[in-house]
Amino acid sequence: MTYLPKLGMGALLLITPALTLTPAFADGAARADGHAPIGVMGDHRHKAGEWMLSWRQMDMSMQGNLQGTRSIPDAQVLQLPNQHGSPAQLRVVPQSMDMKMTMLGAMYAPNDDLTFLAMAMQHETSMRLNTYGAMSQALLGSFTSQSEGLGDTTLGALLAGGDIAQGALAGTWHYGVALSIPTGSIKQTGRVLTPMNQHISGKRLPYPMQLGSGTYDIKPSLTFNSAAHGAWRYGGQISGVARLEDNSQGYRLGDKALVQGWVSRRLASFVSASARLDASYQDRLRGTDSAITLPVPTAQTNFTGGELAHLSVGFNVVGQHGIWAGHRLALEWTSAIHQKANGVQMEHQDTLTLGYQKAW
Ligand SMILES: [Cu+2]
Repeated sequence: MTYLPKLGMGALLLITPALTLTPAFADGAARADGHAPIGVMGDHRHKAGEWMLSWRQMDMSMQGNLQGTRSIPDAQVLQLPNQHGSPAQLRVVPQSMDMKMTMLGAMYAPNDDLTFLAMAMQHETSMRLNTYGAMSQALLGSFTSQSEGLGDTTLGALLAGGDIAQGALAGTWHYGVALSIPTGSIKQTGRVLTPMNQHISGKRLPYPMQLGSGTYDIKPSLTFNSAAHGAWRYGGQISGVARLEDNSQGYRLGDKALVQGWVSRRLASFVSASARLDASYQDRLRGTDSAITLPVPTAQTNFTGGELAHLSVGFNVVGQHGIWAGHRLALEWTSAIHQKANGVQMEHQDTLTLGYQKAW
């Protein structure tokens, strides 16, 4: 382990002068604000020959139901028609949902203009639901469904775009293109309480409980990172997800577009604080999985997609000396500030993201 401090210091000395000229190559700088907030993917490139490994843990919570932008109680959900026909109206209502995602990422730059990236995901999702009687509105009971396993895998590349040398817009931009490979299961099953008051095992779980899209998806992006303006930096990214096909179960999730911007302030060389605003739009799901038939909003194919916006605050910390040099830790707390659901969907609450990154 004795070589680590020397290596870290050496890398710093070598890379720091280059960085003042090329702010896109964030890592060697060991400036906390050299990376975007941890919730942003594909935000930075690397210098030729550099590797980076990263680990992210996201914990997202949802509570209650929205119709459009309005919170609605269970009694109102029970008035809605069930697309699966029997019973005629919805009888199962989600109460809360917790989604945990662990992401492992790797980056490698064969040259200064190109950085490859790969990311694997693990999901752990649980949802608490109430079931009401088929003929009455009487609460029969509650149950929890869970799914856990590998999610989809992303492989991609970030390509140098250009530099703006001076002024308020000084900085660099890059393109990203990635392919999402459907390694996540779309056949997760669980035990459910039906409106006939029966517990049934092995029932295919609704769409939000599945672990992947089931489709190959293209994920393009365009990212800008400003140069340092004193202690301040800012950046922005436009990104999207386009599904290339229907999956093996006969549907595709909606395409998605996301725009976000962030500002960060360096508090010391090793720590920066950030604020980030993001807004996204997702299309409705198309097609149907004929095995997903519970009379629950999350099994209605029209109750998918819509608008979502978040405000996030975060911190980046990067070790400066000795064995800590170059180790990054980041935390971001994200809160939903706007949600307009198609039909009735669960209401997004907070997400906490913790990340660790190390480049060499
Ligand atoms: Cu990296």
